[in-house]
Amino acid sequence: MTGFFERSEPIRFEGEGSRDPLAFRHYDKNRQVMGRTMEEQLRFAVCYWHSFTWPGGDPFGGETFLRPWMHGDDPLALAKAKAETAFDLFRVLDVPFFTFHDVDVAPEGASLSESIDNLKAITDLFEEKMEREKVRLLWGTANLFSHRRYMGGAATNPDPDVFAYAVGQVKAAMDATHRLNGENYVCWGGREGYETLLNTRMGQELDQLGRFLSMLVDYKHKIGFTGPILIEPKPKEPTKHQYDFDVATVYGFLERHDLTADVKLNIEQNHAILAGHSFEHEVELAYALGLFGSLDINRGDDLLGWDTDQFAMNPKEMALVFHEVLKNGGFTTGGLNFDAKIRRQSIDPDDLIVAHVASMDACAKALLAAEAMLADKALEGPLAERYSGWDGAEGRAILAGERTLEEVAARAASLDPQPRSGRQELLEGVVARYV
Ligand code: XUL
Ligand code: CO
Repeated sequence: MTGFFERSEPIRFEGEGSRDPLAFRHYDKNRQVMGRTMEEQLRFAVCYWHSFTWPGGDPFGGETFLRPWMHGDDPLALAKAKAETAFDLFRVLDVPFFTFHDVDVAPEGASLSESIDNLKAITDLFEEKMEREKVRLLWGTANLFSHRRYMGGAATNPDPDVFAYAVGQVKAAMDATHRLNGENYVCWGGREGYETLLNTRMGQELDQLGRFLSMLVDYKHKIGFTGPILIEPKPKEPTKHQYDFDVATVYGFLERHDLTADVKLNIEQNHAILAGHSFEHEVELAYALGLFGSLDINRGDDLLGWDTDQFAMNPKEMALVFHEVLKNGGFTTGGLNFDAKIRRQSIDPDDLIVAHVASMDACAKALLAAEAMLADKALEGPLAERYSGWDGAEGRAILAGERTLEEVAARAASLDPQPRSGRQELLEGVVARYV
């Protein structure tokens, strides 16, 4: 332990009566939930960028956290010190996974090859520490949006040399993820979008993005990386028009490039809201389209129209999402990545632990509510009843494509269907009883 956190022993489950902010009330990792342990159902991952790389700045002021690993002359030594603290946190939280961007973990060098060497040095260190602490990698990714070379996009840049640089970076990040047995590889479309059509060829940029992703998929097969590539939809920020707007948009893009077998989706709460959807809408649609992959768990602020990335503390919303996940058999390669940051006034080391503990507990509470709703068929029962007509012979024949428009129209002549209540308030009352 580095001594950054006062505590070194893992947080324990104490049950609902506990008032200790450094104890779990609901997250009992060995408790069985629908045939798996809670740990296996939730598959928590701590993210490196918000917890260890973000210094607490905002557009009006700089760093507030003053982390020791952010100040010094030797960038690689600082990166190693950061890794030590990161693994301290993983140990205290007793989480099974973590996630990172290349530049979160290793300093950028003076050239691409120097950056790649730095990443390799940290990958060596991670390999040792992951083995010792029994922590796994949920996913890795490349940061193709922070450096000024990417201000006009990475894969969608008007300059093919920037495209090539991004390919060099993404290859190295994929190699590192593969070496660390990452279960997925994520692509969030950073600056793949535009500010104004006055300087943008949208069709060409979309073709470039298709090529980039297809090359990455080919490479993944070449090196034997078996996990999916996950696109993370987001409608705006940093660019005004992000190409990976939402689940439906990305589906169309993947279909067009014949990539749906290899590429799935990483859905984030705050991104769903910014797209004008609910979190559960995006998750249900991803399942319906066969594209569900993983979740970035955080929350936005109803009063703010940007990505606030707050720790998720909203059991009701999450219960509806976990209901969907459990109904579909639970996570496969995916999990819950804390793409969330503490507020810039939360400057104590313990704030970082408390935030994760509280959010893990809120997730666990939501998971138990979802389990109970499923066990009681609280929502599934009324839903089955509402759609039961489609289970009949005629309904099934229509869906199977065994009826023509004329045949259905002929049958309609003898029908007089009666409207039935949607019972929304009854169902909202049901959910309120469980959460
Ligand atoms: C940005 C975002 C990213 C991705 C990984 O809004 O969510 O942090 O999760 O690049
Ligand atoms: Co995210």
